[in-house]
Amino acid sequence: MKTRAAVAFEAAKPLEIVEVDLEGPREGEVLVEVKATGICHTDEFTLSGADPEGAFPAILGHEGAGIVVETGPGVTSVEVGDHVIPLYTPECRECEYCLNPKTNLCQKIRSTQGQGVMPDGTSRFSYKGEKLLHYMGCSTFSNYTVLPEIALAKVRKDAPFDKICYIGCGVTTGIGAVMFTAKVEPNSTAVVFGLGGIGLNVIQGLKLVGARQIVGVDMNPAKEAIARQFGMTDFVNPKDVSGDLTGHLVELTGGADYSFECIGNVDVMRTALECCHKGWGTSVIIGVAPAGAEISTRPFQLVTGRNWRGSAFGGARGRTDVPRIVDMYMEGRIDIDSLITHTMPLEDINKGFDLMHAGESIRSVVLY
Ligand code: NAD
Ligand code: AHE
Ligand code: ZN
Ligand code: ZN
Repeated sequence: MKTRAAVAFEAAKPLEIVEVDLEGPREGEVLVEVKATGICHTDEFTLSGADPEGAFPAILGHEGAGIVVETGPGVTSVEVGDHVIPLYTPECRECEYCLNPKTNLCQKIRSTQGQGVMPDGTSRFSYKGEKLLHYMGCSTFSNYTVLPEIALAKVRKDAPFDKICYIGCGVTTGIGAVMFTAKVEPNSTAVVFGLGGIGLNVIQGLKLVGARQIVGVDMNPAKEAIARQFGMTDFVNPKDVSGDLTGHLVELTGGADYSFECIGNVDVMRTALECCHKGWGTSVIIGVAPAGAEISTRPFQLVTGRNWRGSAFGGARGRTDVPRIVDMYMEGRIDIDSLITHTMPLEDINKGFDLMHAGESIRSVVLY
């Protein structure tokens, strides 16, 4: 079939909206009509050329929601008409990782996914006879896409696509990092670095679990108001701190029980670790750093009881947890609407990237 898609032909060039060819689903695969997709900073990261796994030409996008339109042979867990959220972290429920309660990182299809192809090693997308690569197993910047069934969370049909698409990455990553990865206890203190599409969801997760102090750190003063609306108790703009930022944060919190890095900046990651409380503070890295970047700290920071952790997709097991997060939204327990600051048709998708660069949006959502 033909479908409209925003194609990344080369790194650091605007996406081009063209009609591409899409092959139907093979064994274990599903054709999905994407109804809406968010634009995450990770799409920008890959498009910029900073992603060691980034390969072109590709159809980016990994924060979508849509409807099943066709199932391939052997598919049993979804059927035509089901509403689904694509999962860049699938859940096969049978690999060594899925069977270990310590991780959500299903590895069943990770190697082919990282190469931009389906589990059988081929792509379903092409343009003028040339292969186009899939991205993070999702490619939601295409109106129609093909995914393995293990990479689809089936969700309730009354949930609006233009909002729940954000659960496909940002919402789950932020709330999940608090609830599933860090398992933050009520009455904790926390510092959140980066008040964007992820950091604000970390803040709403912290409020949900009853954190007592939630410090937000961002260089953009425009983020303060929305972060307070989501539960931030103190705002720190590093530009306004005259001395050492780490010392300032330790003074403010007494040493944080938890910190979350939601930027992808390795210098900030160090500050995030070192502002944690001696003996027990845990810092969670969420931000994705460019090729070649490395973190550092004095080992003494760890010897003296601080913990450094990472979180992918908030530690969520997609097919199990994503439908529950959709329920939380539908029950009014989490706010997604206030974070979707811009919507646009696919033709204007590059404007979504411009708004992100300018720091003017939280989440832009493309509506098909
Ligand atoms: P975003 O662009 O919406 O937000 C980033 C925020 O960081 C902005 O508000 C910006 O002003 C602020 N910022 C930038 N540099 C700063 C600095 N030095 N000090 C303080 N604030 C600074 O991005 P996002 O969509 O929220 O994504 C954030 C990061 O999380 C990205 O690296 C993204 O790739 C990553 N991410 C990771 C996962 C995961 O599963 N681990 C999932 C989604 C996104
Ligand atoms: N390809 C990059 C790493 C990118 C990365 O860490 N991705 C996160 C999700 S970001 C969503 O916005 C993730 O899930 N990581 C685990 C995984 O298996 O990719 C690189 O540095 O190579
Ligand atoms: Zn993302
Ligand atoms: Zn698995």
